[in-house]
Amino acid sequence: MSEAVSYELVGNIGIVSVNNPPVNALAQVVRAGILEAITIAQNDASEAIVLCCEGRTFIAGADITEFGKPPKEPGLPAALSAIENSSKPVIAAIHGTALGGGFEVALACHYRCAIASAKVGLPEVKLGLLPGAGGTQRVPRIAGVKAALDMITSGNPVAAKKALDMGLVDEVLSGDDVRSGAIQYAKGLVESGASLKRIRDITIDSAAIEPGFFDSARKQLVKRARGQIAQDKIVSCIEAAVNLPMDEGLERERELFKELVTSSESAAMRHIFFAERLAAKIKGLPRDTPVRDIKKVAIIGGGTMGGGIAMCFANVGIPVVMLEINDEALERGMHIIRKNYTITVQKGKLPADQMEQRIGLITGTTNYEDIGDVDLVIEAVFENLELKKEIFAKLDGVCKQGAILATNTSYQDVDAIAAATSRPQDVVGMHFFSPANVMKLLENVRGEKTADDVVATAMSIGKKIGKVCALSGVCYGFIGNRMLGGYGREAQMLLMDGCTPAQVDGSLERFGMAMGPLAMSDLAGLDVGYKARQGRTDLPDDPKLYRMGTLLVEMGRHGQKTGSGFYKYDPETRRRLSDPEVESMIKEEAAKLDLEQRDIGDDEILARCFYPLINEAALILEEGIAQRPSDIDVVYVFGYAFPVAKGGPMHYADQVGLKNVYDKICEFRDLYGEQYWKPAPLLKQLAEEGSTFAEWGAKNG
Ligand code: T1G
Repeated sequence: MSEAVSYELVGNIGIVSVNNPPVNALAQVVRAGILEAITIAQNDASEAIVLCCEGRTFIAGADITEFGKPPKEPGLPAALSAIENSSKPVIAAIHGTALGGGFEVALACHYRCAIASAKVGLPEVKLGLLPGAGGTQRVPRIAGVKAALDMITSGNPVAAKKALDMGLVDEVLSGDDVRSGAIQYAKGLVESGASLKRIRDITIDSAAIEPGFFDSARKQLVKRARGQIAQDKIVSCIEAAVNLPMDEGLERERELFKELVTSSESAAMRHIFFAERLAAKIKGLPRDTPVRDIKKVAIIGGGTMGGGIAMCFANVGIPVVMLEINDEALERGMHIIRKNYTITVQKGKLPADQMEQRIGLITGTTNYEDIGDVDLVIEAVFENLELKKEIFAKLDGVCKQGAILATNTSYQDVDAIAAATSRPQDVVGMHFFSPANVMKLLENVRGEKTADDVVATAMSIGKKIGKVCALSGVCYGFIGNRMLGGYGREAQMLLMDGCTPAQVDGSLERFGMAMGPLAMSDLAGLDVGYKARQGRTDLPDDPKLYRMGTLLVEMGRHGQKTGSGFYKYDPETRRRLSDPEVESMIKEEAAKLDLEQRDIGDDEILARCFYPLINEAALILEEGIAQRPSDIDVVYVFGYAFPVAKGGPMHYADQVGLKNVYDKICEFRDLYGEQYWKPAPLLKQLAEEGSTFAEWGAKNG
């Protein structure tokens, strides 16, 4: 037996046990071990075989680190055939999360049992893949075509009880001991003379599929794909399950899987999978750095951000005290929270009783004395440095020793805020993204004096509340917002050079951005950028710079909130509509500046918007603000809706080729001036070396 799989006979039951930490991934040793164990079991005194796993979970899928490398025998299909063709019933004993190839192993078994806390799922689509070991052929046969389509194109896990109702598992065991529960269940099957139930023997009634079902499914999926290609192929696989015999369907599935596993989209999505986990690791900080116990949290400020942040903690059962300046503001804040939860309940994503339970964890006060016992305070008032310093001085006076004092600021100097206290070592930035109860990214900001255990605690509590965390150093705008400057600037510069707002946004949305930069500015409010610019002294004195944004604000067109900005907005649907008035204004303003308006294609729009962002990222890496290039990809995919199928701006830049990026930036510098287009030294260096950000990250990360 291989070191990762053991086999033993317990009475009349053979036990195949997988032990490949941390998640029992189906590495070659596991596949070989399962194959060998099942073979042995065919010739011993066992009357049934239980397949279970040690550690925290049943098999969580193929070993993603093996992708892109030469395949090693035995392949997964060989192991699954041995299971399915066993002369004795094989029972999968599921705990933790049986995912991907792991659930496909369970589906090849004759029976599946699970403890109540277990989940099953086929998340391959989240890696730009599809279930390549029979999942698309077996799930439609036992759960039905529609359920299979929803499950496999969403990639979301299914809890044990629901899986039972769907026919995905046969038994939900009482108790948490999956091994003994499965042995009892297997004995019962033997005593009852249960048959060798094989999913492949089920035929789907194709007449039951309404005409056009698959085409309309494709149309729906393509709307949300944002550059992803796996969804469409999943539909084809499920179509094959309906129309083809099992073995031909398996062949079709394998063929489409191979197309995906070699695609750039899947490479990008697998990059993000590992980047997300790497971002949680702090260079120079041992993984077991002690973290402070966070049992109670205070939020200063009950506005949109404060309310959303409060919900993040209540959602995981951590009591929150929300502090506002007066009862009216507090009432407003609590109302925002209740409204947000109500929307979630109405969407069917939260049972009503859980909503009340969570709201019950959030109390309010207007008195700082009431937050003296909390373990973490997160300040979320508006972006005024002096006000934040006043608040932190007060917190310093009332909070217990060891409490962590965090600011949600998105731009301000965390060191200046820390200096307003006598405990700068306990001050850290925790920058949430709006809406805080929805957006996945949490940008933690390490101040000059922030203690290591405070950094470790911010990362750990961030993961606990379901966030994807990345660590930033202190600079204006940290990682994400600092890089956004050039992106937004060029979106408006392109208008003066001949684009309409719809052309700029359309190019970026075809690339895969969830929303183009001009529509995004309308959503955030053009007056926000306008006010931020008033306070800045570093902007070039250039009449072309932000010309349209400034003009629109001065006309009272602040964006969605006033019904018009770069676009007009339908008052009912809030759908954006191109505005001929704005388009003629752009031409008039360009004429005033004697600017030649010309046709500009997608390639230039993408380069003009993304390359300043990539260039700024190179500076951020050189300054040590971000730990590694892949952290920057995590920030953009989880905080700015950069398409995961492109892997983030740094992965994308590597695919374009850094010499191409650098040369283009030099071209734009010669056209538009060095004040906007100054190549970062690191980008120049890597371009000249023919290297990549990934290589630089591997050396320095
Ligand atoms: N392969 C290799 N390593 C994996 C892995 C996998 N499938 N899953 C997790 N890891 C590593 C991860 O990188 C981390 O490493 C550690 O395990 C703990 O993970 C044929 C082709 C199972 C829900 O997509 O969803 O099967 O950072 O931090 O939060 O059709 O891991 O410690 O060095 O995420 O408790 C399909 C992916 C694969 C599941 C656990 N399966 N994994 O979450 O821990 S494709 C998946 C997860 C496939 C078949 C197809 C989660 C988890 P390190 P973690 P966690």
